[in-house]
Amino acid sequence: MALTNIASSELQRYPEVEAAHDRDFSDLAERLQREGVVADAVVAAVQRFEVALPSWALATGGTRFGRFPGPGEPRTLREKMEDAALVHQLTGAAPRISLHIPWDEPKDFDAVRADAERLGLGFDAVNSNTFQDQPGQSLSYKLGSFSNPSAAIRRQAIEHHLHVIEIGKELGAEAITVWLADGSNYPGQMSLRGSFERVRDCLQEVYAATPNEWRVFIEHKPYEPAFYATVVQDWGSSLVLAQSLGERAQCLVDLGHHLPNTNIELVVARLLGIGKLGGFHFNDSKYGDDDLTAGSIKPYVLFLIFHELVLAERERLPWFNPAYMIDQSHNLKDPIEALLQTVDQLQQAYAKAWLVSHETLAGFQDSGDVIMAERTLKRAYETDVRPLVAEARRRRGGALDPIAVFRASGYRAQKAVERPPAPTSAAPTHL
Ligand code: RM4
Ligand code: MN
Ligand code: MN
Repeated sequence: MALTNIASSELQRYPEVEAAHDRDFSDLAERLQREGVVADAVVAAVQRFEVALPSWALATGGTRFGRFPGPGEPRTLREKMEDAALVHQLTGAAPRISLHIPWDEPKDFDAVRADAERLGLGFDAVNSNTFQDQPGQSLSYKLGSFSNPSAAIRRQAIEHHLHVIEIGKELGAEAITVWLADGSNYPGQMSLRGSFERVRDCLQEVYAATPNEWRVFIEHKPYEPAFYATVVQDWGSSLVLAQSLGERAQCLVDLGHHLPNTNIELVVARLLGIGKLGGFHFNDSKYGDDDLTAGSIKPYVLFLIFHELVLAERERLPWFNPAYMIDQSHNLKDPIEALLQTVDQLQQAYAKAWLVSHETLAGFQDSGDVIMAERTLKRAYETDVRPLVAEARRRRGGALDPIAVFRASGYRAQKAVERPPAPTSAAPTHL
C-alpha cells in the first residue's frame, strides 16, 4: 500500500458503513442474478479498470479570468505524486500519473523514480507543450509550432518533443500525447492545406523518434485558442494524421473536444472499428472544453461511450487497448475530491456497461425492436451500481466511499500546514 497520510486501517474504520454496504451489495447481487448477471464478474471487471491522473489537475486550475487556489495544494512534482498516490489508494484505480512537460518536468530522475516506487505509482503518457512560450525559449509559438511557416520554429517544436520522449523513456512511459494549439484566428492568416502538411511532416519526425513499443496519441480540438481554424480540428484530421504516421499512431478522444451535439460514442465506435482509438481524456462539458468532472453533465453519454468500449472488450477486438486518462481543470472543487469523484463516475459508467447483455441487444437489433433495444441499454444505465463499484474498490484495498474517508482523514488540513503557498505559484493555469 502506498505510503500516504491515510493509514490503511482508516479505510476499515466504519463498521456501520461496512454493514450497510454488505446488505446493499447482496441485495443487488440477488437482483442481478435474476437478470442473468453475475455481480462478482462485474466487480472483477471494475477491479481491472484503471485510469491515469493528470499531473496538471492536482492543483487548482484557472480560467482566463482568474485562479483561486486552496490551502495545502501541491507545489512540486513530488507533492503532486503524493496526492495522486492517495487518489489511487482510495479508489484502487489510478496507479499512474501523466506528466505535462515542462509544467511538471522532473529535475532529478533518480529521485522521481524513488518517489514513484515508494508511492506505488507508474507513469502514463507524457504530454508536450508548444501552446505556450517558456522562459528562455528563443523563438515564439505565437503563430504556431508544427504548422509554423518558419522552419526554425518547427525545429524548436520538434526538439521539444524529442526532449519529452527522452523524459518518458527515463520514467518508463510508453506513449506521448500531442495536442497542438496551432491554428488561425482570421481567414487568410494561415494556409489551411499548407499548415496541415507541415504538422504532418513534423509529427512524422516525432513518431520516428519514439521507441517501438510506444504509441503516439494525436489529440484533436475544434477551437480555442484558435478561433477560426484549428489545424488538428476534428477526429477526421486526427485520423488522417494517425494513418499517415503508422500503426503506433492513434487518435485520442478528449470528451470536451467536440462541437456541441457531436455524437461522441459514434466517433468512438468508428475509431474502434479501424484500430485507431488510442485513448481518452475524460472530463465533461456543457459548452466547450469546460474540463468539468466526468459524468457531471452528460452521464448517459459517458455510459454510451463505455458501452462501445465494453462491447469491443468483450468481443476481443485484437487491437483493443485504449489508454484511459483524465484531463480536467478543477476551478472550484478540491482537486483530490474532484478526482475521487471522477474515478467513481468512470467506474460506475464502466460497471453499467458491463450489465448490458450484448446477445439480447443484438437480438432486438436484428428483429428491429427499437423499444426493447433501447430498453436493454436503459435498464443497465438506470441500475444503481454503487454497491458494485464500492465492492470493487474494497477488494482492491481502497475505500467504500473515498470522499468520505478523505474528508474524515484531515489530509488537506495537514497539507495546509506542511505546504505553505509557494511565493509564485508553480501550478499551471489550465487552458
Ligand atoms: C488542452 C488539451 C490537452 C491538455 C491541455 C492542457 O485543451 O485538452 O490535452 O494537455 O489542454
Ligand atoms: Mn485533453
Ligand atoms: Mn482540453
